[in-house]
Amino acid sequence: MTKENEKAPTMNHFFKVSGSFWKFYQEIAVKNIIPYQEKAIHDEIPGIEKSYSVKNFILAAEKLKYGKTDGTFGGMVFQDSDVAKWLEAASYSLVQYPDPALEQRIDKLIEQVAAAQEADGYLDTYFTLKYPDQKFKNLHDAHELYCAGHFIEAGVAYYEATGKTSLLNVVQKLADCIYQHFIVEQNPGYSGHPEIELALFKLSRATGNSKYARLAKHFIDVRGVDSRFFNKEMESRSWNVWGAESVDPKYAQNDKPAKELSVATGHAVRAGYLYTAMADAAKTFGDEELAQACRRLWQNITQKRMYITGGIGSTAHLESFTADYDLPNDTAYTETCAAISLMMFARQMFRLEGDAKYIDVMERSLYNNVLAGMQLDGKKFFYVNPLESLPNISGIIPTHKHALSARPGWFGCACCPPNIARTITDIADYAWALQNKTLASLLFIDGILTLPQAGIKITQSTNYPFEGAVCYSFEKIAKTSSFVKNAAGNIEETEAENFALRIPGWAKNARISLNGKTIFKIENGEAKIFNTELNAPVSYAKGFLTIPLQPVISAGSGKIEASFDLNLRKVYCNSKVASNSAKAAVMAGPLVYCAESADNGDVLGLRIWQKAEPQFGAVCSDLGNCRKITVNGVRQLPFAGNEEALYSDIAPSYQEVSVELIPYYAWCNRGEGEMRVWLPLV
Ligand code: FUB
Ligand code: ZN
Repeated sequence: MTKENEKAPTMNHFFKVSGSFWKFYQEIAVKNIIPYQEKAIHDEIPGIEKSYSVKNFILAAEKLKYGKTDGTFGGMVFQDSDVAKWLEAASYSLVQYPDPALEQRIDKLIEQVAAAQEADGYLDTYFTLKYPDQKFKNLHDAHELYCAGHFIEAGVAYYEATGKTSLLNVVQKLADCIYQHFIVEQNPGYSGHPEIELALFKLSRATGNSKYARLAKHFIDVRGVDSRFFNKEMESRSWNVWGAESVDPKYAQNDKPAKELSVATGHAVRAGYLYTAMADAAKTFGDEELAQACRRLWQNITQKRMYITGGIGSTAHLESFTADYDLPNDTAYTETCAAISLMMFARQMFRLEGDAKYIDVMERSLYNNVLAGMQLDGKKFFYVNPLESLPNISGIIPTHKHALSARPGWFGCACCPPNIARTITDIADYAWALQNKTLASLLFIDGILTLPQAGIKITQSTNYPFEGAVCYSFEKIAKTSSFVKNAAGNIEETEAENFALRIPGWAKNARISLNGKTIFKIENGEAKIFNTELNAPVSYAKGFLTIPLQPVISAGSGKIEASFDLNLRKVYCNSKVASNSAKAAVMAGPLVYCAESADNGDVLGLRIWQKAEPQFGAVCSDLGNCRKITVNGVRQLPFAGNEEALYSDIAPSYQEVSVELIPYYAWCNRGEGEMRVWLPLV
């Protein structure tokens, strides 16, 4: 069992981000996003929609203590999750940037949350304040288990960050209350919005109590056994959160038992969180049927339903997946949270299968859809991340209302900004993994990894994603017996015998050297290992180059240098995707590029030459030092003699232009304008 002040460190504890790209983002998260969100949840920012989220806890606590209430509850039914997600992000930030004053404020907020917890462990201010006799009766819409999941994640994160069990105790009590209701009392049901399942796996690992993993597995196993479950639930009660329309079981992924799923359907965030938990369950319980379902779902998403930016969810209608190859650019939903859910699914699939192909997708979502969700100053956010923006249409006409052309400061439904914050502040847990005695470098991030239990320190230096060189300097350090506990995925490792370097799938040319000697090359996609004179073999499988650590550090220090050609390239799309027909997108390394008005004026008139080779251009100091790309093309000129004509039977003229592109994640940081990822070819 966990003890007060016995820390359960994660990779976030061992890896300090330094310099360049991610330091910039972590500082934005710590200096801007987290303080901004803290004010937002406390309703201290004039001029933005009120959150009410902390207020709800204060009111619920007063009601529990004094029986006092006027039934007021502010915000969405899942407003509590904003507090939970802020607590989680703030906890991770304490690991990278210790801040006693912030920690004190977190402690105060935890007290406020704890005061709103009912005697049996129940915690959800919507029901405590408004419908105390309706608990667990609207699992489809009322989000109790979703909010509980976010609190559980926060409780684990704060415990891992500080060793304090205050919030962990609250969420254990909450999980016990849920266990009592669904397992001991055998009430049927599961969450309409998955999230609790993945959180319970974390809780189980953090506390060492397997009952929480069993509860998570139970929720996965009973889901979809009766596909009319939520409709029956609705018919049996007289109230609803959002109207009384019958629900399509595909929306909440309960049309079939989880182990039979093969097509990603319904609400994209719900889907991503469910599949993450399914992959965790497959690993934790060795459930091969669930693993097979996860592989099928992964294949369906990444081969037929995912945007080039790593976004998922093609329509605003129910924030959902639609059909294979339906990937419209200007009306895409591609919610930031959905891309984060895909990152989580990818990370869990990697833990299950050890294949770098999952990390390629995780990286795609991260560097494109997820980062686009935030203004570079960390003060404004996109919820929806379209791949094409059309002023006067985007964000305005009914079909495009959701696809705003500029990031607002906050949202009434503020699920995405805190989700970005928690991802950025916990980036080390996405960047590194230690399993099967192998330390794997998954993402390339400037920083220092100190693993005392393995007796090594690694300094990773890189200007990735703008350059493809990554240097790892290894040093032998004194071994201690502490352990790594990665609540998000794997526990238990105490030793690292191998170092596994991810070779990104996009790298068609790469060279890896050990202490100056080439040990591995990829040339035009062909991999070759060189005789290294090491006393243990180097191997290349599943996208990882695995190098035994002993010879690397035997002399006290060693250096592995990777040089990945960023493979500046045009990418084409299957012609079944109507909106991308006869178009290409440009990528360099993991980054998807786009054209926007700030560099090009009119973007919709631009086409690029089929044969043009994109070239790296200037460094943009006003966009976080990203590198521009230029590609030759033409611009369609207005119709001669009648510029306003809608149609003309006289072919337009074209002007040769050099089209300027910036990374998609940086779009809309220099005012509103047209933006396009997929450019017509000429
Ligand atoms: O329902 C909770 C969250 O709000 C979802 O995950 C988002 O899609 C938004 O609808
Ligand atoms: Zn969201």
